[in-house]
Amino acid sequence: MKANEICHVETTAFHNKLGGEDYPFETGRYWLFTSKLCPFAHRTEIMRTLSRLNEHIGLTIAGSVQTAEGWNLEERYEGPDSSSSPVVAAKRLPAIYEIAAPGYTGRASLPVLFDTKTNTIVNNESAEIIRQFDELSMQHYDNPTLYPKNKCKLIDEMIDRLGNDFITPIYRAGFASDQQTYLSYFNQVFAFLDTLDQHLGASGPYIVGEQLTLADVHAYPHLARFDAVYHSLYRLNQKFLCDYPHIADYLGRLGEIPAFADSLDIQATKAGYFLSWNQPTNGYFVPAGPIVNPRSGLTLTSQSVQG
Ligand SMILES: N[C@@H](CCC(=O)N[C@@H](CS)C(=O)NCC(=O)O)C(=O)O
Repeated sequence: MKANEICHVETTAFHNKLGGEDYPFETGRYWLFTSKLCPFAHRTEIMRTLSRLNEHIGLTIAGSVQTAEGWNLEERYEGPDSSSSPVVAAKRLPAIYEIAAPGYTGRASLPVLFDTKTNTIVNNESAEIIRQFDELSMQHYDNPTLYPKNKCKLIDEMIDRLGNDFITPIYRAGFASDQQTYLSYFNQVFAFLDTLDQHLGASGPYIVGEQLTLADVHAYPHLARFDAVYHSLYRLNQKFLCDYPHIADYLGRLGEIPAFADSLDIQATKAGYFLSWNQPTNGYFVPAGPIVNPRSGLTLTSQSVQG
C-alpha cells in the first residue's frame, strides 16, 4: 500500500463501553492515546477535560509526525497534559493493537481508549468515546450533559452533516488525484461553510443553539485546523475562516473555553500534517483558490492576506 492510498477517515474495530459491565469505571485503570495531528483524537482530549475525567483517565499524546511504522509513543508530545505510556513494551501504536488483539491487521489509528487491567482496547472510535465520557461525567460529577435528551436528534443530525458534508469532503479534496474530483469536494466544503455561517448567525451561538453540545466537540477540531493546514496542504483555499463572520465569532467563543483552547497546539499540528509520510505532497492539478483580483493578483476574499 502506498502512503497516499491510506484512507484518512479510518473505520474502527473496537466499540466497547467504558462504564459498562465488562469495563467498569475505575480511577487509573483506563488510558487514552491521542496525537496533536489528529482531529478525531482531539475530540477525546477536549471531552476528557470537559468531563473532568482527566482526574481518572491517563493520557499519552504520541509524537505529532506519522511514519510508516505508526504513531510514535516513545518520542511522545511533551506538553503538560501528556504522560509517558503505561505500556512500556509498546514503542509504537501498532504494538498496542497487537497486545490488545494479537494478529490485528487493520490500521492502528488514534484515538485509542485502553484498559491497563485486561490489556485490551475498549474503544477506538472518537464519536463513541466522547459520548461515553459525557455519560460518566454525569454519573460521577453530576455535570450537565452535552447530549441532552430533548436535543439528541438534532445533535445527531448536525454530527452527521458535519461528517458527510464537511469532514469527509475535506479529506477527499485533499487526497484527490484529478482536478474534477478535487473541485467537486472543494465546492462541497465551501458550500457547507456558507451554510454553517448562516446557521450560526440565525441559530447560534453554538451549533445546536444556546447550549454547548457534542456537536461542537465534533466541529471544533476540523475547523480549528482549517486555516493553518487544510487551506494550503489540502488546497481548500477559496476563503479563510475569518471570511465567515459567524464562524469566526464561534471559533473565538470556543477558543475561550480552556478544554478547547488548551488542547489545540497549532505548531505541533502543523508539524504533524506537513511532515508526516502519508500526507499529500504532490498533485498535478491547479489549486482553485484563493480568489484574487485578476488585474492586481490581490486576494479578494480575505483581509488577512491582503496588503
Ligand atoms: N473514525 C475514527 C478515525 C480516526 C482516524 O482516522 N485517525 C487517524 C489520524 S487522524 C489515524 O490514526 N490513522 C492511522 C494511520 O494513518 O496510520 C475516529 O473518529 O476515531
